[in-house]
Amino acid sequence: MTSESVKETYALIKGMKIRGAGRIARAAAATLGSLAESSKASSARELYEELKSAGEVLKSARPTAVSLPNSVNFVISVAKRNLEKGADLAGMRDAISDAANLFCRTSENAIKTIGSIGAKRVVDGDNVLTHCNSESAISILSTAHRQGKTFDVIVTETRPLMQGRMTASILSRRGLKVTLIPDSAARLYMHKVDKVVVGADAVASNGAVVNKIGTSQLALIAHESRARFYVAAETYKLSPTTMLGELVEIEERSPLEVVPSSWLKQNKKVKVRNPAFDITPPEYIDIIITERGVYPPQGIVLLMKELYPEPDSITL
Ligand code: RI2
Repeated sequence: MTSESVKETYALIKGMKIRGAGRIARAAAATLGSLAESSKASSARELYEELKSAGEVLKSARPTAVSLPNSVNFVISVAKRNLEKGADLAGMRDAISDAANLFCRTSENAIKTIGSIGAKRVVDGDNVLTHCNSESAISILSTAHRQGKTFDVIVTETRPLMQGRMTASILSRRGLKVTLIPDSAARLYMHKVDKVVVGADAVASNGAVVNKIGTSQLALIAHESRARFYVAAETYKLSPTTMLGELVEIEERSPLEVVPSSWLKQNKKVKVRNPAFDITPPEYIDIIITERGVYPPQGIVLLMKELYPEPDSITL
């Protein structure tokens, strides 16, 4: 039986009350950690089985951001190792809770480190464009600002859910100079943009980046305008299964995020589509900034191989 807290986190992630690839990964890990602490399981094995099914539920909340299965798999792999070593119930509870805390701390530190590494790329007088709402991209811009650099930020609205407004408010409250533009105005503004900085929901082994819908159009026009295109991605955004040739599934969300139901009723013959993400090919990306350093997209596979030395043992 799925616990109430797992159901609740599932609903919050699915409904995008908790959103952003890093945040959903931490929410899932934290939920597994508290499940271990509060579970009524009567043996270590029972707790492990409970954790595994909770993990499956959480992973199914959203299909694209690989940070979600990566965080769940991290916690479950620690539990599995402890079970195999013969841990008792109390030992399992502690190990799972520690793994969940470790994931959350590592994630928060990674975002800070990416901020410091990425801020080196921002210089006085820059015009930097960002899309959607990425903690890592925000970390880079905020760090550069704290370092006293003066630059302007352009934020795209990011239809249909307008997460760009969140980014614009956050950066503006922190004292950065921000201009919010409709997504459709990006090409008009791109001629004065020096750098584009975006986050990632998943990075494939060939260096392609899956991120909020509209990212690939921005990369294309940045390429046309010779603006640099930077992706900020913690290493848990790397998708290990892409090393085995698997594709990243693109989430399609409700048409009601695009048009109201009254409009749909009046226009029954119109098909409304709402893909949440798109894929930017590596040719349009200059660098991927991770907490482990900066990689050209074509080189990201080396980091992936280091993090996942036995791709064949990856669960598909
Ligand atoms: P951080 C978000 O997805 C956006 O696509 C954003 O660029 C990406 O996750 C990474 O965000 P959504 O959950 O992990 O808004 O950098 O659909 O915060």
